[in-house]
Amino acid sequence: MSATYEVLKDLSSSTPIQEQFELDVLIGLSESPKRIPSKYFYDAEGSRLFQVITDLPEYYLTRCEYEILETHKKDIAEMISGGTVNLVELGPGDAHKTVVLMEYFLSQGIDFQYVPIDISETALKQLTESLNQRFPQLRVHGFVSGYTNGLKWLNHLQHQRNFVAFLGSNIGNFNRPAARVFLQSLWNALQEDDLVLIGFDLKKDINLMLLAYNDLRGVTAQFNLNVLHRINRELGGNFDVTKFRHYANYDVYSGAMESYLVSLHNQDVHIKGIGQSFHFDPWEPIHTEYSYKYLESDIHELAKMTGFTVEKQLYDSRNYFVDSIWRVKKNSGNK
Ligand code: AVI
Repeated sequence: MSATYEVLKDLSSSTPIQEQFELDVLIGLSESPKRIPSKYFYDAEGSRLFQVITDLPEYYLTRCEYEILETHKKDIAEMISGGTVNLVELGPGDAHKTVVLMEYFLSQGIDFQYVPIDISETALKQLTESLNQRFPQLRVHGFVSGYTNGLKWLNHLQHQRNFVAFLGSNIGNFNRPAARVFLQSLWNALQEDDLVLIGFDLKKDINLMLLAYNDLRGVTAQFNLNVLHRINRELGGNFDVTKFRHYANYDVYSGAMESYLVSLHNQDVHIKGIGQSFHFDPWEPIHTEYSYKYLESDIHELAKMTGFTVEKQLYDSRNYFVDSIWRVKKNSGNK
């Protein structure tokens, strides 16, 4: 079969991306405490910095999940074999880990097409091109979109069984109620017996988690601060980025690593695209990210509340991380 690869752009969104960005920054910086949603980390530079983070010795998450997929690729292949499958991936980045599965599925003659959905057009184009070079026989249909519209778009795919990968603890960037709403929308977009594979970072030694978000080379700090550079570049802001610092802490009660940018001075920042200035007191924080950590019991409860059954729990050798495989149940009365 000859390979096809394409990247489609989401044109359905009612608010253009730029306008939405302006609106979210206006709302977030007008609140107290101030906040900027973490989805704005991922412009081309933010996506590049995140790839660097995934290789850092302190950021254990990516290596754990890589080990899980390497160890259990055969079990996963057995669950999806028989018939054609859409291997859908939400937020693939460079798909370094999913490549383990794709390579194995191809070697086993499993009939599938790869459907990566990512908010960064640059990252998605690079990914589809590099996959085309590496696996010329693979069919790739990329879609540039946020998760919500990406899920709506799933309905337009050829009607085939779906295996949806949501790796890397991306679910952790939603707070608990938002994670529920998101998984319910995923359930709605899927059919009976479709499978999802979700990566959860488990609660563990607090010092390990603190280190993962406060690496010694300061790449996570650069990643966090990049959102201010992005506002300068795209919205005409005049943030002096040297006047803010990265701060990440673990909240035992909510179970989240929380990231902030803290103003080091009394300062005003003007954002031309919004036509407004924002005042920062010394030591005033901007909340930028939640990275929620899970207990085993949280995962089972979340699956049950959102209409899925937990089929398999796949762990790394240190039990730091779990890839949980869930099946869609439409008639179980769970939802
Ligand atoms: C993408 N996401 C799952 C990462 C996380 O761990 O929350 C983003 C990240 N933030 C700081 N380091 C990595």
